[in-house]
Amino acid sequence: MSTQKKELVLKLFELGVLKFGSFTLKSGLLSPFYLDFRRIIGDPNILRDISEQLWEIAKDLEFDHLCGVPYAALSISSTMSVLYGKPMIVKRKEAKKYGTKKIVEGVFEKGQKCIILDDVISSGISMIETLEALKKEGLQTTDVLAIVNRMQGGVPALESHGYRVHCVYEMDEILSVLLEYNKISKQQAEDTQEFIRNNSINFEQLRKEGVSVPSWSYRNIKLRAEHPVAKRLINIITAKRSNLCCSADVSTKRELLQLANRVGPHICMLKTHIDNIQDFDRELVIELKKIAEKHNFIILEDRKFADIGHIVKQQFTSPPFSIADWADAVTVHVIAGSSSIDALRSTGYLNNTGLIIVAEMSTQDTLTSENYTEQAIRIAENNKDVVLGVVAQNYRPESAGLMMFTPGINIDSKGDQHGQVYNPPSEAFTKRGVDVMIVGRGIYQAEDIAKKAAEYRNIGWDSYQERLN
Ligand code: 5BU
Repeated sequence: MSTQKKELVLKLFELGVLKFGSFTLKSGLLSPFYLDFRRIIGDPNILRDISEQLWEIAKDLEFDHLCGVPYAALSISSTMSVLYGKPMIVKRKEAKKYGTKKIVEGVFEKGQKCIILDDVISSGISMIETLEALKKEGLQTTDVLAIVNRMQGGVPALESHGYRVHCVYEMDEILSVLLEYNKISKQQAEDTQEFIRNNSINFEQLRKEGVSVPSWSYRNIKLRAEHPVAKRLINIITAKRSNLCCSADVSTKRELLQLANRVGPHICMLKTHIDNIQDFDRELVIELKKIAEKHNFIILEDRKFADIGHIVKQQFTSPPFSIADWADAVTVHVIAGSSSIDALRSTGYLNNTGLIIVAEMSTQDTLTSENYTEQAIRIAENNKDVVLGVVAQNYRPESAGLMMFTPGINIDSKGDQHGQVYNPPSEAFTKRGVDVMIVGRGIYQAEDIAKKAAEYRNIGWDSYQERLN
């Protein structure tokens, strides 16, 4: 990189354009860095330097107009226009509601060419919208220029739409300069890189296009998880190198405690259907908690609350099961809407118990349509203070502070005679972005339960590693 470019990085850092720390993005994600190019109007020299760098690229292109994307890039396109004598056009953020109702301001004719300038390219989605709007006005655009490529999927997305993209800096290059001049720590650079890797934006879009999921990491989930149980669970997963939840679907106290002891060393979570235990009593809960502590796993009661708020509150807190007293996490349907989440929150117990929303079921004739699942995931994303994640098969929440729990996992069977559908664990982690797999019969019906649990655990952990790589 030229000395001039390096110096510009340092100046941008000093001006507070390149920020490192903890920032809440528009999407609600917590990011370890933030690029605020609106600040460049605070230093005319920097504005000129940036314009010069962009002109280095633009001077070889053929175009009639410069088009800056509001707001940050407007000052840049104005500066370039004055410095290099090219007229400018502007695409409004919204069409005017009165008068001309124009969406593109300036003096131009249909068929003319323009290049488009933006400060940062991240997902590329807003840029694609801008390009579509220019096309509707009869303008031709083939080249997109930006100062920084955040390396989060936008450049390939734009290229796949047929545009050429030119960036002054890749985010990686900026990090290396700042590291070289000791402006940021190695940890900050790594956190930024990890964030970028794990947030190649618009997963749902990518998934629809058949692209496999980006590599969400446990570390990243923990960074952005809000509920204490989520953080605890990630700590357990990484300490034990296990993303296995055993579904303990047995019917007596004795069987449950025995199973918990056997699988305990290999799991991060034990899932119960406590109302299936014929001889349930309070003592069972006390013993189960002891085993959970000894082997370091959390307890998920798979109660699947599904009623109106008034009722789910009672189901959560009332004897004989008094679930709120002991479960680290509980599952809940949102068929009644987010009011059931509000009702559970109002019990005051959700500081110790996290909710897992059932977004999609594993059965072959499930009624959880794509639309239902998306809405359920939205509810999870809007309630991150009390929600750990979702139970789903194919859809991962975009917000990496939430986890994806997936049942219907078995290495020896494809399903049962009651509609259950099984998938192999490896695919669940690598292709579908699963964070925790839930295995019931695959483990507790095995001849050697502990050995089988260990086998699942190894496959789960290796597959997670594969996803990261
Ligand atoms: P299995 O024995 O691995 O099939 O048990 C699966 C468990 O996961 C069982 O307790 C179900 O209640 C639970 N489950 C499921 O199988 N599918 C779903 O969609 C949901 C939960 Br939600």
